Amino acid sequence: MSVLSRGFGRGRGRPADDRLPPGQYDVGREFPVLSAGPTPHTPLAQWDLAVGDGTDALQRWSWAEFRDLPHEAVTVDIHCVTKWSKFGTRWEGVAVDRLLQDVPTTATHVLATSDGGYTTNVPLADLTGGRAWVVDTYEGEPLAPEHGGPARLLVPHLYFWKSAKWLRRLTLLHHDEPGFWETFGYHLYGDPWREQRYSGD
Ligand SMILES: Nc1nc2c(c(=O)[nH]1)N[C@H]1C(S)=C(S)[C@@H](COP(=O)(O)O)O[C@H]1N2
Ligand SMILES: [Mo]
Repeated sequence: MSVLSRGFGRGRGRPADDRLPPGQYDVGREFPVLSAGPTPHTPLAQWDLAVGDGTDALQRWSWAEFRDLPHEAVTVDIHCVTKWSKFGTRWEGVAVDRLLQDVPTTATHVLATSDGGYTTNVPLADLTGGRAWVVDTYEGEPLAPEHGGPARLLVPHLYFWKSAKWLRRLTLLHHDEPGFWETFGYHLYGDPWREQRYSGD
């Protein structure tokens, strides 16, 4: 596995106040676990990651194939809608750009689907352009199951519920479609800087 580092503008040098979206607090060294259901434990031999349209899988990677894809190291701030933010989290993973590289598409949205059935929707443009990854490493260690291991989506510029844990599929759509929390009234887009917590915000 090769790892390439990316630099980020909203980085360690900025004052904490500038890095905290409205209504959020700095959780410090803690890393809360927020899961709507039990933690799945899919054996790696049965794990795969698919990119598909509504019906077909257009691309599919086994665990070994996924680990062989070029990985990037990213350091980002994350923001949970329950108001904690965590600064400077360090991850390694595959850019979604890379996963979509051989999948020409006119899709506008993506529905991320997890082991256990969790879903969340994101505009395709928010997953591309070096803004989202499928990560398998946190702070230099394999991603812990409670935090989404073996692999989770990381979309740090949106509220953290968009970063689907235990990711198994990215479905390309030509329309927006609410996922799990969005169906319960959370915002369809979820920009922490515009405090888009609930539909109507
Ligand atoms: N599959 C799945 N992904 C999920 C969730 C979940 O319940 N299931 N919770 C979301 C929410 S609300 C948040 S804040 C983050 C929490 O990630 P963490 O437990 O690693 O802090 O994961 C998101 N991704
Ligand atoms: Mo959350």
